[in-house]
Amino acid sequence: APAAPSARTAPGVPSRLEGTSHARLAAWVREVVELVEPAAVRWADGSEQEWRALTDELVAAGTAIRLDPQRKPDSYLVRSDPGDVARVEDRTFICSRTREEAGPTNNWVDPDEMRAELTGLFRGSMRGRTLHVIPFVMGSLRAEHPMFGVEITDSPYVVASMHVMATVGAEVLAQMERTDADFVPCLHSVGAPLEPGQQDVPWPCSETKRIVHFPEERSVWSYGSGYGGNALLGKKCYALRIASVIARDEGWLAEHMLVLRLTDPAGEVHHVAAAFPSACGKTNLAMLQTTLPGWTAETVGDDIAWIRPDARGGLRATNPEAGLFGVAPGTGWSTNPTAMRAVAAGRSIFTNVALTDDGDVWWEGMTDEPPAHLVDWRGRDWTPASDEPAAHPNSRFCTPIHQLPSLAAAYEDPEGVPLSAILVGGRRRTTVPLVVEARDWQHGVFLAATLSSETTAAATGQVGVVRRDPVAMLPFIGYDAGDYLSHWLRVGEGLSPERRPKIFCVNWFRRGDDGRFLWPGFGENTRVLAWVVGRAAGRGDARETPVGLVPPVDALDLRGLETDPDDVRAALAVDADEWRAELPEVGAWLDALGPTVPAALHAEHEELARRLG
Ligand code: GTP
Ligand code: SPV
Ligand code: MN
Repeated sequence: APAAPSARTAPGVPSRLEGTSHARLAAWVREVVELVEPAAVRWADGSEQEWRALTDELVAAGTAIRLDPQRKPDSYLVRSDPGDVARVEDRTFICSRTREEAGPTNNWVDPDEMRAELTGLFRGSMRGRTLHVIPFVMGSLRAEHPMFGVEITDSPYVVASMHVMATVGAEVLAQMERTDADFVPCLHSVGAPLEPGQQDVPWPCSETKRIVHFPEERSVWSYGSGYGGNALLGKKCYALRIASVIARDEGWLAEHMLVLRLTDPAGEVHHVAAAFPSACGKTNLAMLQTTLPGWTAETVGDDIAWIRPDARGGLRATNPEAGLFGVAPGTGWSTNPTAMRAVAAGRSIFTNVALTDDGDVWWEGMTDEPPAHLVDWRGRDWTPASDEPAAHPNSRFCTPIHQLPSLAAAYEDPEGVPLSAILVGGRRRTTVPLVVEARDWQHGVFLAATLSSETTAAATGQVGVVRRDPVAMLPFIGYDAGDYLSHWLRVGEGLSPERRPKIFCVNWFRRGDDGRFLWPGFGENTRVLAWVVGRAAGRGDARETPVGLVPPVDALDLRGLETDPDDVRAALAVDADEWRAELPEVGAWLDALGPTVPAALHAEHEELARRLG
């Protein structure tokens, strides 16, 4: 049992406060309890019983609907408040000591000022609610230095989701206590205290939202939202924003990347990490169904990779997460059967998808034809004649990663997998070819630094606008972006030339004049990856272009592909005029990042201009 007798209760604290022998944790919990004034305190032990109790409570409270156990065993549909459906980048802050340390890409407020504001918001914020203490670890408990965190939350939906997304509970706490381990304190409240007798709503949240990181102190405070990356604080807040700061200090990389393990027909194994912005294809590529004979693909990670230099001068990647928090729309038996099988195995929480009349879930792209009747993500009747989608575009499934039939055994290895190639990619209708290989690491960092993509529904704000998104980390870099790019250069310099992964830029989303995708994508991306890992192993043809090395169309294995070869040629084309039009934007972007941008990246921009003539 996690509770140790030492710090059982503090004066004035509800009687259900159990405890811990971890002095710093006990002190923090006591301090928070006094601030937020909960009605009760519960320590999450991560057990089956606890999952059952939480899901029963969510159903009884009207927050969750239990799905038909024949169709989706032990699975739940949750409808959020319609104003709380995505990450809120405009209310996400990096409160470093100085504005400069947060850099021009992050919102910044003086940390003392922010702490004062948050203290005001959190005062009494859990009245009438249960405060849950969730000890968790990101990555392996068997790692040399396990990455511990503790989330305090008043949302049982968050506790249940953390059961899926991280390793939580008694075993984690016991090891923290045994080793007196440091942890990242993550404080979360939906910001909706209940007065005595006040009726709760299914999805409590607040108009006022603050997702705040204190990078020096390595802590997170999140207020007002119950949604995904705003509330499951082990994910984006810890494993990317805080971890990127730790990684900078310790010489590694915390990245918004999937990790894929490929075996070629000769039995050679290749690991590829890929950074694509939110809702741009990481989960789908991580669950690739290969379309080339003799190739197999397995999943190591689908959203976050922690990448460390190893003793041999290479890079090794681990996935710090224990679950999938995937975009539902577009996930179907034809596009991503692996994910469909994982969610069909049950034990899943679906947020903002549609409900079928027989107690199952549905979303756009799951099947070709929608059912004749649904209840949409807002709880309203829906038919195919409705003019709004049945599922919210950022609706999600939350499923244990162990349910993936494609999960690689190497997922369990705390040392991680050696990377042969790193991909960066975005969603661009024009300009950016299907695949480009960087000439060297520095050029690769330039491609990554100037990566561009059309915005998606994963964050609030306008959708479809091209923005620069360095290494797909724009919303997740926990410090100055120029320093982050210098760090990338430095990490590369420290690697051995033979083991340094090659960097590539991909674009699955280029379109023809008529608006259709030029490249079929999904499983057919195997053909691009086969070229990529071949190049990383020193094989395969490439032609020089001003933007990098591009495969001639016959360097791609296109056997059995139904796509018109002219479309493939158009997907691969480097149009000098389009790129000349892009040049000033690239320059303006580097300038906007300010004086910390490494000179090497400005030099790459000049070199690109020179090559374009
Ligand atoms: P986050 O979880 O938000 O980080 O997203 P993600 O990067 O994991 O994106 P995901 O794989 O969930 O894909 C998002 C959307 O892109 C879905 O609607 C997919 O169907 C679509 N998509 C993914 N891969 C491809 C592809 O190769 N081609 C095309 N055309 N669409 C794709
Ligand atoms: C993303 O937006 O990149 C996600 C979903 O993976 S969230 O957890 O909400 O950040
Ligand atoms: Mn993501």
